[in-house]
Amino acid sequence: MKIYFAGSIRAGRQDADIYLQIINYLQTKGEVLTEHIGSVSLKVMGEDGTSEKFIHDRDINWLLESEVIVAEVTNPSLGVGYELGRAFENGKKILCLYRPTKDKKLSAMIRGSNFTTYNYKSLEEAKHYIDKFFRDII
Ligand code: 6IA
Repeated sequence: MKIYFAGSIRAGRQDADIYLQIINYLQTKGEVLTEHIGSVSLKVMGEDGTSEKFIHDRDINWLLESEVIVAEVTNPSLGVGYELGRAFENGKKILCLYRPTKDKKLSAMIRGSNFTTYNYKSLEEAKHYIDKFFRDII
């Protein structure tokens, strides 16, 4: 099963290590086409030497090829929001994972959508919800 993982790049790389751990776990469920999102060497300015159009078109092709989209949505990202909208319009199965904090709230456009969204506090909890999501869609 092809899985597209989405996480913040230009909106900030502070959760890159969490993305990496989620991607590592998703790789036990299928082929993750976007494993570079978890790379700690991928900086806020993104991939060197690659044009913006190339990145957009490549990522959208991967998204359309994928059966499942998993997005870590704690750090709000325009790119991730755009990818989720495209995924939804194309009938993809979508899982959003969010770590709640006291002074921030997840966008109503995500929380109020038909995406499956789970709050989590630890990697173990995220893994539990990933297991549940994959059980439910099979
Ligand atoms: O708005 P953001 O940059 O936070 O958007 C992040 C999301 O868009 C991720 O889920 C990626 O799938 C996708 N994305 C955005 N930028 C890139 C990128 N390099 N490389 C791969 N995927 C990306 C950034 C641009 C570079 C030319 C400097």
